[in-house]
Amino acid sequence: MIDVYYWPTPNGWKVTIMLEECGLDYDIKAVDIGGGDQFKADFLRISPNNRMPAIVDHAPLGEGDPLAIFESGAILEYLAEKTGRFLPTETAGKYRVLQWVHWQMANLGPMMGNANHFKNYGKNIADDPKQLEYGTRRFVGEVDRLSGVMDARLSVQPYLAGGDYSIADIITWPWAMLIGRMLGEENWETFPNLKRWVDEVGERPAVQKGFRIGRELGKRELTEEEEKARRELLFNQTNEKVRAAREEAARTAS
Ligand SMILES: N[C@@H](CCC(=O)N[C@@H](CS)C(=O)NCC(=O)O)C(=O)O
Repeated sequence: MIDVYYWPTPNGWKVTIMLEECGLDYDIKAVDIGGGDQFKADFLRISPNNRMPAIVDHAPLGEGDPLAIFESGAILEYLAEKTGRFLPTETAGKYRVLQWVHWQMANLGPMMGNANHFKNYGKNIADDPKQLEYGTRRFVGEVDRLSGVMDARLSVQPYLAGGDYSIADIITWPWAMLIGRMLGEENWETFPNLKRWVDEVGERPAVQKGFRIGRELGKRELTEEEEKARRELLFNQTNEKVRAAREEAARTAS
């Protein structure tokens, strides 16, 4: 059994979609990131960067003790290796896929996250709307550029890494399907090849199922006070906060 430390967000969906694609059994452990679960001692021992998703595989590849992994890229690579699916084993094919996995982790995910922050959350935080302008332009501009990169790629290949459907597609889809929210739904027509791929991948039963997992978790209406506390928790994370949480984790471990 695999424990999945999870909240229904794009980075979480990558893992549930992969588990569904592979037909592996898993158990969801909710990490309410608006409520501070990511700073709890038990979670930090698994995911020291206080971010979900993370997994613990109780029957790991190669046997031995339960294996804990954080970072969605590493999790998908591990699950691909464990099941022998969605990642070629010969060297050229493997790195053809892994370069796109790393591309997503270092580019599309962070740029979409920051674009979303400035465009959508920022207005509730910044005192002066002008503070948001440069950040919005910079990160939405990057999302536009990266959409062009994917569109060009998908104009000559059915899947992102070329060859068959792979973990490069699984890891990229949960962010790519939200591009309309960042660039405007009307702008999908600028990226017809990307749109074709988003729609095709989105029709896969495992993708639909993984995307629905735990949807109810993020749905609770928050009071204004709760909303304010959530923003403070998510958008004001200093090294002191991380250090205090780590010290608490170490104290409760001994
Ligand atoms: N690079 C990480 C990013 C994970 C990440 O940013 N997770 C967010 C939710 S999508 C999170 O846990 N946020 C909690 C926080 O900001 O404190 C991955 O792909 O696993």
